[in-house]
Amino acid sequence: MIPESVARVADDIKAMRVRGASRIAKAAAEALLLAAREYRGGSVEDFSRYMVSVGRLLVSTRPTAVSLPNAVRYVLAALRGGFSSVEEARAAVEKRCEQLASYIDRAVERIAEIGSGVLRSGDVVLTHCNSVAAVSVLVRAQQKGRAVRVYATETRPKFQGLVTYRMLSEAGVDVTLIPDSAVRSVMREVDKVIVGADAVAANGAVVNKIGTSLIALAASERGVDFYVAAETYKFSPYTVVGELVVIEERSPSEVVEESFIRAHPRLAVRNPSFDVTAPEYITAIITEVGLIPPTAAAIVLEEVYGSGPVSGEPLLWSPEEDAAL
Ligand code: RUB
Repeated sequence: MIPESVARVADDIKAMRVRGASRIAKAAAEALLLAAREYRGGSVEDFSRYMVSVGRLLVSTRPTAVSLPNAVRYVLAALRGGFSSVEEARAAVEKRCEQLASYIDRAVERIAEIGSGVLRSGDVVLTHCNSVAAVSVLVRAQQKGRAVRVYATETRPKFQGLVTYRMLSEAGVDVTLIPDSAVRSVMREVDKVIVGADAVAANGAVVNKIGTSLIALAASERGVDFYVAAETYKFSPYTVVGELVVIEERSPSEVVEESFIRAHPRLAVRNPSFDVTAPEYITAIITEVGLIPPTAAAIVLEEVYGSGPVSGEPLLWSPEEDAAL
């Protein structure tokens, strides 16, 4: 039985009360920690099966941000140790949850430091959606006395750009909100684009909020540098073995009012939440392990994941492995 507190976190991710790839990964770590703490009784095997079912629930909430399965797999890898009691297994899981949460904070901090190095005082920077990593770069530049001016897209249909506006303005950054459709018009004033990522594929393609690839096209047309701020836990080990990143399609009611939908029963609406920007459009990816060309994504995957998320562990979290637990 999955505890209510854990189901609530899963529901928060699904309903986008918690959103953005790194916040989702952190929430998953928090849910796994809660689940481990709330487990009562049973054998080590029962505990392992229970934790895997919690992991499955979390992974099923949203399909695109690869930080979610990466986080779950990292924590559940703790269960591969041989344990003589549930207490021991629980402690191993708790340790990994805490390690992951602290890694996420440190990675963002490092990206802020490395990314602020690509900005010059007075740069005009365009950003899209709400990315903790991208915002941290912009805020760090400001803190270092390299004030930039930012255009933040409102990011339809969920308006995450308003969160970006709030975060940047609270940090004292000069930020102007624009409708998504104004991107090409303002691009003539823009020096750099910085966005976040939900997934980075082995070939360096970046999956991010819908509209990102159009922004990349507009930037390319004007020769504007296009940076992606992405922690290595957003790199997809699944793409190494040829899996595609699933693009989430959300409800039509995010695009048009329910009343309009009811009044037009034949109305067709598409609401893809993410798109793919090809590596040719990306100047560099700002990661916590350095500024890398998108073509080096496979090397990062190899270095970070090697034969698995930690050395010696299987790469994929598969149903067969679950069964073996
Ligand atoms: C959020 C989004 C963000 C990335 C990176 O989409 O596309 O750009 O997740 O964010 P949604 P971060 O709002 O649909 O989750 O840098 O915070 O991980």
